[in-house]
Amino acid sequence: MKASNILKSGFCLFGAFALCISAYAGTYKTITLDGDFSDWVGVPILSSNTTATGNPVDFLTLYAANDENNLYLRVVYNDPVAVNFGGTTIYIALDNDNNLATGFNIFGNNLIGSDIGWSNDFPFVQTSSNFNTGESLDNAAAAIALYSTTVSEQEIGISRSATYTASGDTIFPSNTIGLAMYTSGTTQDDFLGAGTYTFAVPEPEHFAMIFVGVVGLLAVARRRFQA
Ligand SMILES: [Ca+2]
Ligand SMILES: [Ca+2]
Ligand SMILES: [Ca+2]
Repeated sequence: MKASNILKSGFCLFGAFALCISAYAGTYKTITLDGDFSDWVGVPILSSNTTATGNPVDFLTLYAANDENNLYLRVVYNDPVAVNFGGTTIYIALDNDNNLATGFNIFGNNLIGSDIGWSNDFPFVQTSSNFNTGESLDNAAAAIALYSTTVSEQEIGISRSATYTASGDTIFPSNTIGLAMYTSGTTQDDFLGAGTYTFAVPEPEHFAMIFVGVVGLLAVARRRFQA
């Protein structure tokens, strides 16, 4: 192969890698669920709710990130709230096929078709006609920190290996998902989202390393062909 053709191939390869990176809009990061939010630095806001409802649970912002093992959420409240107990329940809505037509239309607001829900840490299956089908799930409980106490924000982990018990199928059949959080208040509901999230690839910086490697090989090949 001519050196110029090798170079062309190299740039095509780079184009493919660049495309690969831009197609994955999420943030690849491993988050420690410990109530310390310093590990969220650099993760962009997925969705906001700037309306202060005065509910005990009053959402402000939602962030999302992922690694190979988990989907991570960070939820920030307008005011500190005693949450996950005594009736202050937070719900997570996962639109696992990014399709409003499947799953439960939360509050009928046409913003999310939630296929899996969480009531605090407890997971349940949803369909368009059924808020909770009662079907069981495996490895799907949400890990939340700090849990069942007064907080200004919480970090949540959901295992990407969670499955429907009956079929054994993953609860994450699609790479792009819809996410929302909501609560049913005594005077008013609060809804945060929906945001669309695409899982980030593992350690995308490796693509840059591969590109550097490819460029190095091309330089060596070019020198040999010119010699
Ligand atoms: Ca943390
Ligand atoms: Ca709010
Ligand atoms: Ca859906």
